[in-house]
Amino acid sequence: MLELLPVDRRTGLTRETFAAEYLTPMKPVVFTDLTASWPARQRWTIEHFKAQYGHLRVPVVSNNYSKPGRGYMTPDRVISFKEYLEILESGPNDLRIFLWNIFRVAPELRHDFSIPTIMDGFVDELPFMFFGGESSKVALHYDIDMSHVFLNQIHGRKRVILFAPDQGVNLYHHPFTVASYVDLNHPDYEKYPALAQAKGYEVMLQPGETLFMPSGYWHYIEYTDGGYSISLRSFGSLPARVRGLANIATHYVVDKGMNKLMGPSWRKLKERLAEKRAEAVL
Ligand SMILES: O=C(O)CCC(=O)C(=O)O
Ligand SMILES: [Fe+2]
Repeated sequence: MLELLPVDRRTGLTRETFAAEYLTPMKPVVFTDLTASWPARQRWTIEHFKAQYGHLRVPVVSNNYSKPGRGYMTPDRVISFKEYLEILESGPNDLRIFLWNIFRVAPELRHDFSIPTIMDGFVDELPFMFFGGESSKVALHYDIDMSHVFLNQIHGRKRVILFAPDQGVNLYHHPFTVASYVDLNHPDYEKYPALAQAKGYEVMLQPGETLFMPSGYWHYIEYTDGGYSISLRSFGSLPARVRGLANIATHYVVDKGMNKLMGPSWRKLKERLAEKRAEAVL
């Protein structure tokens, strides 16, 4: 049976303890206090965003983002940020803003948070915001750039399920992609027998908390409430960075191109390859 352990919650972690207990062993952790001094905690309300940035145009994604076919890996439509936030407040919906570097157009927002000092290698230029409607879902994937991700929750709660990189086979990782399509809420062990031996973690991330996802970690996310986060990225080591660049080149180009050519039958082919790999570990 799929095993999901709770993620540790820690307060007052030092660089040394973080390195010894989480970074080096590549184990996720939730910091309860990493954002304690950020003005963003108070300032980044829906009202503030609407009033100051409501006019910005943003690409929004829906469930089509992870389905094969025309909508695959492309935004649904472009709407105003104000319109998006009104949808976010209106109740359950699947609309999300994914990987938005709002700081390019609104650099003053950078004063509202700070780059953590818990480890080295943070890349200042890569802060991203993620917004999601209540009950929206982010399909199981790992981040293609192989960076360590610090996901800081600003508004709403988020349920996150995590797996170490070596669990990819048990998750039926689709080759040429960073994705898996097993349904973690309704595991189908008949179709995916190796899924029963998968071992991962689960956490309900609260506003103000920061989730550390080590490089290459799989993550599946459900927006329990409509809400948003800011992710900050660190490249711990050079090899991880090189692997990340190679991933971007092969995965993105091959997968997107083949989806265009073959559509759903490309998805089936990947599925078959994933099943072959899993059979080998059963
Ligand atoms: O929180 C989200 O909506 C997605 C987060 C994510 O996939 C990431 O930070 O890499
Ligand atoms: Fe991600």
